[in-house]
Amino acid sequence: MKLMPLPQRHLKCGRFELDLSVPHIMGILNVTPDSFSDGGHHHQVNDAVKKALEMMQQGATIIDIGGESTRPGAAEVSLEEELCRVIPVVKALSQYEVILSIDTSQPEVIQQAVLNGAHIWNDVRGLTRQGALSMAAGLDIPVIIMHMRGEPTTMNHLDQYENVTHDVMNEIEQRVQDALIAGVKVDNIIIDPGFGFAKNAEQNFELLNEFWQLNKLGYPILSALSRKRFIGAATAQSDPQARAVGSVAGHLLSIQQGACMVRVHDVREMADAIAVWKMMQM
Ligand code: 8Y7
Repeated sequence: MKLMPLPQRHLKCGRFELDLSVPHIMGILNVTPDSFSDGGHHHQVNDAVKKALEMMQQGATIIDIGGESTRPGAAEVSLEEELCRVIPVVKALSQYEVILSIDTSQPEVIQQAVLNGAHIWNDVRGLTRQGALSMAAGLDIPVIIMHMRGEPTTMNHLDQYENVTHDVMNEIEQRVQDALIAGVKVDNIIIDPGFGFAKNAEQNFELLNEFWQLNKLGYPILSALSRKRFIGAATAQSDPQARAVGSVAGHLLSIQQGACMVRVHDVREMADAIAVWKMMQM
């Protein structure tokens, strides 16, 4: 396996500068109604803020706020509903020293989120929704361009690849080119191979094994495999919560190959692994 140095550069995120020469933890904050207590909207916002503060204390430098479930087969969420879930949490967290990323594909959601203090657009659909490219260019914020095929509802049938790593890289490059042509700045682009999206377990592991190849595209790379099904398949853990150790292992292997960001549920565990990894870099 190749050991890749991380990019020697900074990512501008509003008033923050993220040093990409060290790995960063993005903590996952789901703000779907099933994620928190059903004690009413106010309590849900409070719970979300509490969870985010806990992840920051454990070592997350970025919080990824998501109001739409992208699980295979999940129902679509209306714009109003997504705004209603995400914006109050963004407002509350914008008071803290933390970078806020928004997991959404809707241009109107990221626009409102940025107006309320968000910094990064995490789009699992790679800026393919109507108006997404021009919104990304206009907002001038970092965007995570993830590889997927189809929609979360249809993607499981779209896993025919000639060579998964090459095909994923080519398709990411096309999305990136579209973004650049639309006026997204080269320094605002982060790429992500999209583990689990239109890929079967074997393909996900092939992609993890060849993760270093993504460096050839020349953009900072996010790795996101936290608690995913292929990690469960390898570890024989059907309960997602029991996949923390397997996820840490996968993320660390991608950091070793050049990922400068990992999107995780289990922040403390990941932070410990990175602390050990950092001691090997001296
Ligand atoms: C990813 C993601 C999800 C991913 C990026 C899950 C929102 C499914 N997966 N964003 N989001 N990359 N950038 O299991 O792989 O967390 S949702």
